Amino acid sequence: MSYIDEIIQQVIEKNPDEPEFHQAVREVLDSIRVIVDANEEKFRRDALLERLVNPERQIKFRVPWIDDQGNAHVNTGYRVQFNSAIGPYKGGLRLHPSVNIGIIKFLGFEQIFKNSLTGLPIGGGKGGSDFDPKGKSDREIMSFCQSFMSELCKYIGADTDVPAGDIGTGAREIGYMFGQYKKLRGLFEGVLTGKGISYGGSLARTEATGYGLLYITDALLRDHGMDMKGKTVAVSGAGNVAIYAIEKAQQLGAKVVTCSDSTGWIYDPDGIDVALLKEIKEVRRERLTAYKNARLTSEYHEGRGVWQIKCDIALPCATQNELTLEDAKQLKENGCIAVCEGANMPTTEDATKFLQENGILFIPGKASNCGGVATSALEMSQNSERLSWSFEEVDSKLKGIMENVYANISAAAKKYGMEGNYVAGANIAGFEKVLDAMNAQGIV
Ligand code: NDP
Ligand code: 2IT
Repeated sequence: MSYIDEIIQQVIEKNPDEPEFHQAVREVLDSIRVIVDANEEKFRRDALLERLVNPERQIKFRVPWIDDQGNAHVNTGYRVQFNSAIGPYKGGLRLHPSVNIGIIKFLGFEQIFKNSLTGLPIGGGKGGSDFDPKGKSDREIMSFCQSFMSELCKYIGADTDVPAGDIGTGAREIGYMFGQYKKLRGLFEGVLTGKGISYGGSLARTEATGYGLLYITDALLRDHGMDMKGKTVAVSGAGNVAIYAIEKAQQLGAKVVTCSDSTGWIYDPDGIDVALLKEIKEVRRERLTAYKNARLTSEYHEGRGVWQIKCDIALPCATQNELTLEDAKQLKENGCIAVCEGANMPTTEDATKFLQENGILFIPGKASNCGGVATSALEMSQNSERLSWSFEEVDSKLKGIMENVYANISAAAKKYGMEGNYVAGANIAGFEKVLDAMNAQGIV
């Protein structure tokens, strides 16, 4: 059996009940066969792949907090410090009831290669909790965030591990966590990114993941003789990534006709009203039924269904495995040209294969959503030099980074005879830099 297949099997055996982690590892290792098979002896002798798929450190802790009625609750907190070969661990914190160690490991593993692709000095990590922020008061959110950080603060720091937002963790949560870190550690430092502008945050970080997704989608289309102008776009999700993807798509002249949350989805044939969506989701924290009630020409449907709508471009921006084989077939039938992932691993393995085999341009999340973490790294730079850059400066750096990522994944795919396969290109280009750094640093 090849070294790669041995490791895939080992990951499945040693990490049972972690299907998302298996999926993420399988996808990366499959892509790097061309590199590993050519030099298998050396890779085996150095246990390079064992070191790649086993996190450097996993932290799991109890998070007790008190609700508004005075009742105590206990959630589980996680931080997986996966790989520090190219920089301090960097990656978000997910707060969602579905969180478990397998989900955090899949996200942390993806983060290694994503962060490498940005070209910036950041290693891979991820964390979170099975806490459900939905329906909680501000005081309950603060109680949870303070308790979570009371433990996490022992393991992170501006030069060691720098968490940020992800599903369920936005500016409010980052603020409460930053306050608690500062109180306990006595340090005002860039230990978190996605901070508020008044206390060290970067302009354009809020917009960065969604804007970055559109910058790379635009680069992809231009490379194939097209652009965003006049395109019809389907977006899933209605959170941070989705909102700013919709905003930038519209700025580039496209019409976005859908968005969704975990209970239902909107079809708005006139184009999503992004100011209304922001007001409902960012300010009032309401469900999408409020959008339908405020905009009578739109339709609201319970459940999932955005991929049924005819579109040129599909941007999944909600969560993992939300775009299935059936959805991919529907997109193909409707004449979709490109799928670019805003979320982490939103397309199932069989759907990805189908899209690629049927000539639909496809960019995987680790390349297409890396604008968020790239801008987090720019926030770290600003914190280090104790300066703040203008929105335009950050945004233009972000655009340059995304165009570079596209050029690099495209060139890597071509170099190994897989032109147009951006999954292989992203995994190979991300891996090469990490490999080089791991080799240089010895067996650690
Ligand atoms: P948010 O919490 O802001 O929004 C998440 C959105 O997805 C919400 O509309 C939410 O609906 C929906 N959603 C979440 N879980 C599910 C689920 N299980 N089923 C259906 N819908 C769901 O998160 P973000 O926008 O920050 O994150 C979205 C995706 O992008 C995630 O995969 C994240 O890992 C990824 N990402 C985020 C980055 C960032 O900078 N924030 C950077 C790179 C990737 P509801 O509100 O009803 O739960
Ligand atoms: O998945 C991701 O890249 C993020 N949630 C952002 C991580 C970060 O450190 O900004």
